Amino acid sequence: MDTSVRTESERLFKRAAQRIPGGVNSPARAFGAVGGTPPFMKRGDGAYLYDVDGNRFIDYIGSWGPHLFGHRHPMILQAIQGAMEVGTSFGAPTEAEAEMAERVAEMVPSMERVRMVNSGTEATMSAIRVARGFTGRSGIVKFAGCYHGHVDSLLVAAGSGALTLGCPSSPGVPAGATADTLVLPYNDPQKLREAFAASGHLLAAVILEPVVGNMGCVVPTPDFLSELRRLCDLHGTVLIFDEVMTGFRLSAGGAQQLFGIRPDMTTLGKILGAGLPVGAYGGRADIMQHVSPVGRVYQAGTLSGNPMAMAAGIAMLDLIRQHNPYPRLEQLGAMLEHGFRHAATATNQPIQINRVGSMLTVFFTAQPVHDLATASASDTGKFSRWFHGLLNRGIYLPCSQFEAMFISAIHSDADIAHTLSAAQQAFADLK
Ligand code: KE4
Repeated sequence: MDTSVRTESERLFKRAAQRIPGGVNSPARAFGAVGGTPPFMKRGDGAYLYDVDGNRFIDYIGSWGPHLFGHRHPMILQAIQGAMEVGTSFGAPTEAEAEMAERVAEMVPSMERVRMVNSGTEATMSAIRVARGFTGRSGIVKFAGCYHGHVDSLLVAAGSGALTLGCPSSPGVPAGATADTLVLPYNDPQKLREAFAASGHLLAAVILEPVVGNMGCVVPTPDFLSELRRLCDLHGTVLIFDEVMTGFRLSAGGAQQLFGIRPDMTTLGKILGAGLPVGAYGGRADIMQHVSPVGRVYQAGTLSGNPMAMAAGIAMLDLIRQHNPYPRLEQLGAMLEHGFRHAATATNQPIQINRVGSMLTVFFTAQPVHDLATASASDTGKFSRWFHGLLNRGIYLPCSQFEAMFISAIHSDADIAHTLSAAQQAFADLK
């Protein structure tokens, strides 16, 4: 399938850039890391995206994670349409918000109390503020290469677009906003111990991606997570799992269920909104009771818990409960991983693949990738050429070496076979 002709997208990209910075409403979509013009999409359906030039792509972005069951799942559309029938937003409490909070608490038991917001960024920003209010401390620890949204205090050595664009910290973030942020290497228990020994009494929170997607997929070592839990308990520091990407992706209870580690707070987004703007944060009741109006830590939002978004999210959680997609997601992920390895070997391309279930990254490097330094050793030029080789063959991967691919439960064996055939040709073209 030749999808290299994208003249309408080129025209629209020029038009959009007249009024929108970079022609996009999020830099992650701008193709800054891989070059070229991003296809402008007209519609999605199941595992596929259709662009304005009439090309069809097998989609491995899924709107950067939300589409666990593919685009336009009928149950989700039906739920949104039903909510729309009675209004779009009231600015008053609704039953759906209570229902959503109960579902989340049931699926993620560490979230004894839950507050809905409108994005992952709002969720992490709010969780940090609550942890600071609860502990009376200011210090926070994050890990190099982890991205938690564009929160001032966390936009330091960030991943995703911030890393992709080669500006790990952003202009416009005042020194004061990051003065209390300590950045450590991921998967380094010794550095953790040293940091806590020196400053544990000052640390309000540690926030991390429990499986990283934003430096490409990086998997935590068991002792890294267990040491983190032990040190936070020892020093009274709030452990925040940022599960915006991994929540409902890696299991019904997220990474925390997979690894058996109970964080004090969790942030959610993406899948929880089924493609509508939703974020959530929550955790231990004794921490969350500090959130306004019960407590004094202020956090608010005009459209938080929006009825249409709640209806979409509840339908998504229903789908998860009714269909348990995780065995199929694991099967598809394994097929893709083994096929990529075979194709790379057949064409003498040294790669590494990190994968957890339906979340994976192909790194163009010969060395294992376990943190930002080893991820950054990847040949991004080679990744870009491979990316375009796939894009021109109807396969739509995340447009950066430092992102994760997402497979939906709707992808077929034939989609995987087609992807692997295109991947082998694209590997061969790298000669
Ligand atoms: P949002 O504000 O984009 O909804 O969520 C921020 C966020 C927080 N935490 C994690 C672990 C995340 O992955 C994200 C957002 N992920 C990126 C993709 N790597 C979103 C893509 C984009 O920025 O357009």
